[in-house]
Amino acid sequence: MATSDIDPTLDNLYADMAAADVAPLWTQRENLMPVTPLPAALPHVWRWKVVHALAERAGVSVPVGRGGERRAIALANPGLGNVPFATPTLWAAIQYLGAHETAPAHRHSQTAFRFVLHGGGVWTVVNGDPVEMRRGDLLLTPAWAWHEHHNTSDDAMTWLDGLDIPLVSQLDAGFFEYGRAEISDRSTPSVARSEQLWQYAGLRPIGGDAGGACSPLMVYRWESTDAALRAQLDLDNRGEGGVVSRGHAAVRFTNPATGSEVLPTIRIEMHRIRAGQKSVSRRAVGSDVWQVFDGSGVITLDGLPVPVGEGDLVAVPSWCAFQISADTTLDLFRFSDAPVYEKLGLARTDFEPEDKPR
Ligand code: GTQ
Ligand code: FE2
Repeated sequence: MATSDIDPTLDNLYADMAAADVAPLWTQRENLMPVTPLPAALPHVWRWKVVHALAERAGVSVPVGRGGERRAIALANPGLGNVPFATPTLWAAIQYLGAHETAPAHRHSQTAFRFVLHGGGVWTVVNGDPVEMRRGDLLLTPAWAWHEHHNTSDDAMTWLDGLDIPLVSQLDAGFFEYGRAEISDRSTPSVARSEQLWQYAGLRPIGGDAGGACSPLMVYRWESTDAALRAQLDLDNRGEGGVVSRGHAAVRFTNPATGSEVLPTIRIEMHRIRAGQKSVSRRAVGSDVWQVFDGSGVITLDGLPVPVGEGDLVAVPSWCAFQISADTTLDLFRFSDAPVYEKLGLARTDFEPEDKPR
């Protein structure tokens, strides 16, 4: 600080403060209380081809089992130093389970979901309910639910995991418990029990347990997500609205018992943008991770355009201006920490930020 140049006694004062384990606000005010957020995380793109190839190599040389628990390869944001976090709050990983492999049961206070880009043949057993994982499906693993995965097929499967590991770590709220090492349930039903009760929109099962902070429905199938997006764009075609903006349809996965987020700390959505159309540019407090599910386009991050294709993953830090334009019909999976910011009264969104001074 400039004042220390003219008053050398301040150096002594600051040294004595440090020795007493205290610190002044005034020398660090701009970092501690910035005018707008100063995220350490960077806008970043991971190519599916690259990450998937590394997952395949791990599949050959690293066994999955007790201790390590999962063959999951996490996106490590280059702005965050040496932690394997996609953003300061969100974990995103590619999990690889080889033909006929199993991943043992455990539970933890971190909340999880899985999103399936392609492949199949794996069942995840959540609190004793086996749930088939198929292309385009979103699967939930609520905090403290027992879960194990088993691959019944002759092919390996990879999928995207999302968890609130970084948030729970920062909050010192992590708990973990091992389950039995042997798979408890090798059955392969095509419909999970939670689905039989809760899959019918607008019809609440009167005997069904609505659970707690997480949705009681453990899987959201691609057929209904796809149909919902298609129906929105059909309305949009006829100029009847019902979409986010012209040519941009989107749905948020919700808890069928409450209408709120599927997970208390993670918002999850699917977006579809028609070929040749753009989303409205925006920036928001909090961070997101996007994965291209189908198609190709260009994502613009703080003014920098990046072409993306199937499977590519993008981290969007807090207050980073974000826009998508579609070359082909573009389907994008998105998850964010927005519920945390909303509950804490910290949510803020700014539309078309490039038109305004920063
Ligand atoms: O599948 O249970 O990517 O516990 C990280 C932690 C996946 C899982 C991850 C986990 C899991
Ligand atoms: Fe887990």
